[in-house]
Amino acid sequence: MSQEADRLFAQPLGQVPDFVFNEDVARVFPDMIKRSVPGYPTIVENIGVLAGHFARPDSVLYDLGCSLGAVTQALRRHVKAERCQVIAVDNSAAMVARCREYLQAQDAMFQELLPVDVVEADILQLDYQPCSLVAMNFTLQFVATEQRPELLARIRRALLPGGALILSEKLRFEDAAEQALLTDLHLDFKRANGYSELEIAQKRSAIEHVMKPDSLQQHRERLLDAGFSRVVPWFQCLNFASLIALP
Ligand code: GEK
Repeated sequence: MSQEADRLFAQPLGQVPDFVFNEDVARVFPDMIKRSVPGYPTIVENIGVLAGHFARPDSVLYDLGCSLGAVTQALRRHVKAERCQVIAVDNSAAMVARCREYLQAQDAMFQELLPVDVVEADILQLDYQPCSLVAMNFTLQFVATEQRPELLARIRRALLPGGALILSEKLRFEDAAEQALLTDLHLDFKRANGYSELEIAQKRSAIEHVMKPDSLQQHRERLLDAGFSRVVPWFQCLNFASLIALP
């Protein structure tokens, strides 16, 4: 599958439109997310490993906001529990179409992978089945803030005993100096990955109305309010973190 370089914000755009997960983004997405999210390949692969611990036989594993299905592929590499099924969900038609192609390519290369259903849907509208693993890898931050508590409560109600929610997010920091330092270091990460000052500035204005990060404390409190019993951070690189939330 093509690995096109992300040049979406390389030319001056005048008025920068709000970021949308359209065909242009889907085409360059693997390159974009690797060069923008510190630790992304490590997080994705290890969600598969963590899922291997939490997955229960005869249950559903959800990949919510699956984009091109990187997490789904990791789940299929690592989960050995019997008769599990992955349901990968995204509301971007462009992402879903390409995700199906990537998963067909994985099916062509490996045998006996977990079955997958790729669904084009809004994760807020989904009828959640009993599940042992829910992965939301950098998706909740795109859901309207006021809709996050109810979504988490619904996921919590669907989770089976012994299962887990794995939630990865960009973090905001309550302390202004910490926020400034980690923002600067994240910009250095993007520069080191070849993004120009123009690309960084235009991407930032495209995404600022669309993606709303919370602090670790907000995540923790909201997850506990939603009925989770324990929140365990397992990964952080700069201002990007991943948490395990236990039912
Ligand atoms: C990965 N998890 O590669 N319903 C369904 N999908 C949604 C919704 C919604 N309400 N809101 C946003 N999305 C992936 C990366 S990207 C993160 C996830 C990023 C989808 C959206 O269409 C996009 O594909 C994804 O969530 C977020 O591990 O680009 O920073």
